[in-house]
Amino acid sequence: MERVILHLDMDAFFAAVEQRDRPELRGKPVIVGAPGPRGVVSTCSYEARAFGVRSAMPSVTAQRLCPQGIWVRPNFPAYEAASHTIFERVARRVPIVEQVSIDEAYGDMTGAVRDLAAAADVTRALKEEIRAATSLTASAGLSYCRFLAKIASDLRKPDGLVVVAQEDVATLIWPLPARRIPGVGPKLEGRLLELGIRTIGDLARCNAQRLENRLGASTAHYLLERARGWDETPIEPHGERKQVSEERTYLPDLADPAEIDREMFARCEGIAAELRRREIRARTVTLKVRDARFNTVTRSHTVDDPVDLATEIFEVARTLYRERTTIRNIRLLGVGVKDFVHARDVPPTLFPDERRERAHAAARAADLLREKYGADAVRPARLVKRAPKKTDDDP
Ligand code: TTP
Ligand code: MG
Repeated sequence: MERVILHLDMDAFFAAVEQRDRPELRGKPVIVGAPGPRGVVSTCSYEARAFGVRSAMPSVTAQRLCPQGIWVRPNFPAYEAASHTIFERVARRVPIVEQVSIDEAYGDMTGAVRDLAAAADVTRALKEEIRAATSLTASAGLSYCRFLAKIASDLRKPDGLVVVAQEDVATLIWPLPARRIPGVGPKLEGRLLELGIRTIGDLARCNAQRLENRLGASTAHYLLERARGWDETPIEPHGERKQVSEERTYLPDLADPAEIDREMFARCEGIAAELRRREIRARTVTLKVRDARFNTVTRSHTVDDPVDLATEIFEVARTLYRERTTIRNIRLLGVGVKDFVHARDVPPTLFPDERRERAHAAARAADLLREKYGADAVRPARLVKRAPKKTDDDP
């Protein structure tokens, strides 16, 4: 069943609250933040944006671009009060809400509405309620997946409502620059430009193998999935995440057993790091595989001693794959864990194994390095891959 996902983001939020509370600021270029050499812009009104002022810009730059800007110190209690009212209204109309910042949330309306058109009616009413309750405007995006809803909400700011159905991806999304895909920063954008890829459409049409050779398999797959309008990331209210999982889609299918192991281990690594960060361990490991004909198999296994090491999760996932599935050409590979226990609730006697303790200490140390120096700082030997073979179409 196709999902119905909402993304809602308030317009010029802090500045809009200021203009609401101080009518003399309406219609003026309002900049929230502290002027002067050490200040940065928190946000600004749309009138100030016309001068090129942006969030996170050094205040001196903003002062140069917009000398007539009216500077306002942030008043967080007012923003928090507005935020509370807004998301309380959202929660009344949307069954699953994941608030991601003070002015932004995702909602999952699947099952509550018939389709995107019906969701648009609900969202229009919701925007009206927010305006009535707070005198503030929101922009909303509706789509069948998370990242498209996010892009959609940004397309007609302020006070916008944009629906992106599957058939709209080519017309509404493909013309946008690739940096609109979450995770594409200036560095990755630069590397894409070197490959002649400027728009999301360029990405969708590019040669997958060539992209993979240049950016590595996981980045390439991530970008291709998004460019083709595919994102299965769930909407999850905070504190209620009942499982941690990672999955990837492969084009062409994964068939080489060593490659499958490597990919599976990489997923386990990500999951294990997240468990350790949250100081939880999991009792159940789940494996999901899909072939090119969309046959999907999910298998799980519950272990006696809760796990939070990649090697432990991998051991279970690989056994599930080898012994309990028959799919050998993999289009989608996912690993997940659930049934959490707090690490501190795990009786130490369950782990008399000194080797495990040492492995755990090493993993924690690696986590810290990664937090400090980035995801690529530490790579287990198993993941180190020989340079990819050149393909014919590679210049
Ligand atoms: P955003 O939603 O990113 O920005 P916005 O609501 O001001 O404008 P837009 O219409 O484009 O959505 O952020 C929400 C609030 O968070 C913003 O009003 C101020 C604050 N904020 C900062 O303090 N610093 C920042 O760098 C950013 C991006 C936001
Ligand atoms: Mg906003």
